[in-house]
Amino acid sequence: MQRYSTLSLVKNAVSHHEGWAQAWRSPDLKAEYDVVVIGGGGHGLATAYYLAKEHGIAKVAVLEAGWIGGGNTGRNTTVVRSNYLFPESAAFYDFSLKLFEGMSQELNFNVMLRQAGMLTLLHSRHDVEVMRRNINAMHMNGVDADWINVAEVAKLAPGINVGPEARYPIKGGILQKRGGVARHDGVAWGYARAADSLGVDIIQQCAVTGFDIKAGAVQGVQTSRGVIRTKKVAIAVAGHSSVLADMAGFRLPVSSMALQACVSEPLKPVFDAAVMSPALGVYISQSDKGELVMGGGLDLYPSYAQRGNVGTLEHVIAGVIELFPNLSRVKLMRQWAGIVDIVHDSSPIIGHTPVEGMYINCGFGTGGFKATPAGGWTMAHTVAHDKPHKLNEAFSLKRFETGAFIDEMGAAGISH
Ligand code: FAD
Ligand code: PYC
Repeated sequence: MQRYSTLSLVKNAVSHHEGWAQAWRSPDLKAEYDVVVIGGGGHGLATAYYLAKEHGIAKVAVLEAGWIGGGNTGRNTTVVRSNYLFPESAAFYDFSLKLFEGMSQELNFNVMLRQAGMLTLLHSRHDVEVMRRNINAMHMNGVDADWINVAEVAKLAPGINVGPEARYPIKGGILQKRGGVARHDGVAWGYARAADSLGVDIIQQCAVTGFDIKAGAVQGVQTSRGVIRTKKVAIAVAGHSSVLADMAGFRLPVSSMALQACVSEPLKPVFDAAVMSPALGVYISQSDKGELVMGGGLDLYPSYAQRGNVGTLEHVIAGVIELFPNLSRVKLMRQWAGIVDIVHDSSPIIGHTPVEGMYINCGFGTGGFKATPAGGWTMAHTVAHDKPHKLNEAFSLKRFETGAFIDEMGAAGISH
């Protein structure tokens, strides 16, 4: 791995970056791979990395229709946490947070994890009662989460209106201290560079257009750059999961919807913690650059347009100003959306599909950034062993036949 001295950093800064080595190669597509991973977002790249690192399967291609991290991975608002309700989710998301805690070291890439806390606001006596019970459940599942009072909320979220005149007065909060934010692109780039160094081929500008399936088993993948032979395919395309499933001849219980977010002009550091109000349907954090990063609920209709509508944006801004009236004159700088994969019980699908040799990772909806390492880790295990790991066995497609749902709607943070 190439390292740079201070002198070479300065030289490159004034020489338009000439002489920098590429962080990963741009190899030609081979005719055959042991595993083809579809989707160069965090989950696809992490799957490829763990296939090579943990299972010694390095003849792997990651096929990305656009550029790596250009989907939801590079569009999300970077919140990481593990404060889920059910034991299956708590185990999965806490494992993910632990992998985040070691990620910069593991990948030798600074993913800028900032564990300054994830604060969820409670606005009624009922919220408080339900959430204090949820905290007990989290403790039983080994997840850190604490009840904090209004004065502590005000300290953690400077400028917040804790007055009784608020439309939704604040009654306290739940704080997960190990929660926080991480740099989204860094996660994609870190996994990409590490997977590449283990021999994985990352092929950008390569869209999957169809599959070769014989007697119910996958034999190959058709792409905009030619056909590849393979007996194993791992799909990790988030909002485009149903499109890929349709190409393979099966249906998924997934709807694709736009989730939008926006950032303000940069301000001096104000917030350390990420703050979320499920009642108002909004959340806010501050990036290391100083921008306020804000978002809310889904645009509630199916769409593949990565824009989002103005009504939802207005709702988000109104909610943020209701919580923080002193931000009303801050300028909004950018707005965007990503297409997320919504499942009825707000829990992911990681496992087998009806096609032999084809596996899928999807259904993370509004909350899969935090799951990137565990999603990749469990997917790689499932592909390598043709059977799920204990951490993802409850998250199979079978639950839509058996009814064994894991309803994390309330823990998803923002409603979906
Ligand atoms: P993506 O990053 O979407 O990657 C899928 C890739 O597949 C894309 O790059 C796409 O180009 C590619 N692809 C699609 N079709 C094809 C094809 N036919 N051939 C080849 N490639 C294809 N989660 C959190 O945990 N915390 C948050 O704070 C958070 N905030 C969010 C805010 C917003 C505005 C959005 C949109 C999402 C947010 N999420 C959050 C959710 C999170 O971003 C996603 O769940 C997660 O990033 C999904 O990662 P992925 O790798 O599965 O998908
Ligand atoms: O899942 O924590 C989350 C989240 C925060 C903002 C969007 N999703």
